[in-house]
Amino acid sequence: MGRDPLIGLVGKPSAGKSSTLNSLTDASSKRAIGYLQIDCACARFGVSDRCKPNYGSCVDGRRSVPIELLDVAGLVPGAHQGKGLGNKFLDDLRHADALIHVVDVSGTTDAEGKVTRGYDPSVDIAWLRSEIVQWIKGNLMEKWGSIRRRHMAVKATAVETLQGQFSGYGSNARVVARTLDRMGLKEPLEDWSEETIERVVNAFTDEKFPTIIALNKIDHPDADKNIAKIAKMQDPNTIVLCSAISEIFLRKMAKQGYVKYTEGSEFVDTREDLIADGDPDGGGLKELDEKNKTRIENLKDMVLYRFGSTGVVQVLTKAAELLGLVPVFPVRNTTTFGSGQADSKFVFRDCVLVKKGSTVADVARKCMGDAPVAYIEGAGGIRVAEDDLVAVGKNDVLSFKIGRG
Ligand SMILES: Nc1nc2c(ncn2[C@@H]2O[C@H](COP(=O)(O)OP(=O)(O)OP(=O)(O)O)[C@@H](O)[C@H]2O)c(=O)[nH]1
Ligand SMILES: [Mg+2]
Repeated sequence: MGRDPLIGLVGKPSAGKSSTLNSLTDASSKRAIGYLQIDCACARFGVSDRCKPNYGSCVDGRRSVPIELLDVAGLVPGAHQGKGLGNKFLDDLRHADALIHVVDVSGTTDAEGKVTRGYDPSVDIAWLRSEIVQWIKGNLMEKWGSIRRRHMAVKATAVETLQGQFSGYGSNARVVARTLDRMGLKEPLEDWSEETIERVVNAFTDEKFPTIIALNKIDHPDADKNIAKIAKMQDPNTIVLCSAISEIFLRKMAKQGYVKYTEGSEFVDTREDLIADGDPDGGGLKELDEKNKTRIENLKDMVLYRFGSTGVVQVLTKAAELLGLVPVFPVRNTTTFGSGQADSKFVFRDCVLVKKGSTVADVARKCMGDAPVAYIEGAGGIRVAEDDLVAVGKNDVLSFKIGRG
């Protein structure tokens, strides 16, 4: 993975993709920067008081690292046949490394995103996935005859032939190799049936587009029964409950000085709360009007106290987890963790996110481009090998020493 990871938000129209993006990024464009919360290396080395990220922030070892999010055009059933915004959607999709499928769990929008009541949102999960699989499979089947003939003529490996077809989805040979390894297929590619091809495409989709399901609109009274149903059908590790509009509202009220709110937490304090806690100045907060006071009370009861938070921050955490993102901290000096600049009292100024399975050399290329790296040091000045893997707590503090080897 040379470029930075990109997480795509997908779902039918009106599911809440743009709202989720806005709640995470304070932006309203299609591409925006969200902040992934991770454990910073500064805590491990006891230097949190001097941790000052160049991008994002770090508070007591909880670091917010920028990550790019993409609001993909809404998808409807039949999209792979070019229905609705289908092809636009599918074109956007190829840039994503992981997907957040935003599902309207309130059941107040149908498969096309039109207003209704009592719709069963559990079916959205299956058809959206099927749209992606059918799109990839359709593209493959269209040309399968010539793909197969070429494969045999040039005596290619299955990985080479498939990668030739899947590169357009942002795949690489490693992804294709992992897909085929997992399946343990015995038959050579030239003998694959349509059914086998569909299985390959399914496995490839899992590998290329790991997806978490964001059950959005949990603030709605109809959400509960739908959540219960979906929870029974779906791997619990891939589900997050959230309310995008609640997060947007809380962040807005905090920005305007009406409440104290820690993003992603269950704590909201109003002026009255703080006065009751013994601060006569109420934290300098403004007085809420009746309407907003009621709205905040409802939001606490329906969302924060029941689910622990609005869930949107966890949506991102879960997606990063599924993607297996590893935060790596490039430093100039592996004993002080400084960046070697004039303001060198600060530590761990940089952090890059790489996919699990990345090597030290992958990180070097990402950080240093084509600059000649003589050798690479880990924490404490210990030399590390280029083909060592990086993981949380292992080879995740690195210093690239420029020069000839
Ligand atoms: N109750 C409730 N409504 C929400 C929530 N999130 C979004 N909505 C509402 O759902 C509607 C659609 O939200 P959008 O974010 O525009 O949906 P979208 O998925 O981007 O839709 P398209 O761009 O048309 O594909 C809006 O009226 C939102 O206010 C939520 O958490 N709770
Ligand atoms: Mg939208």
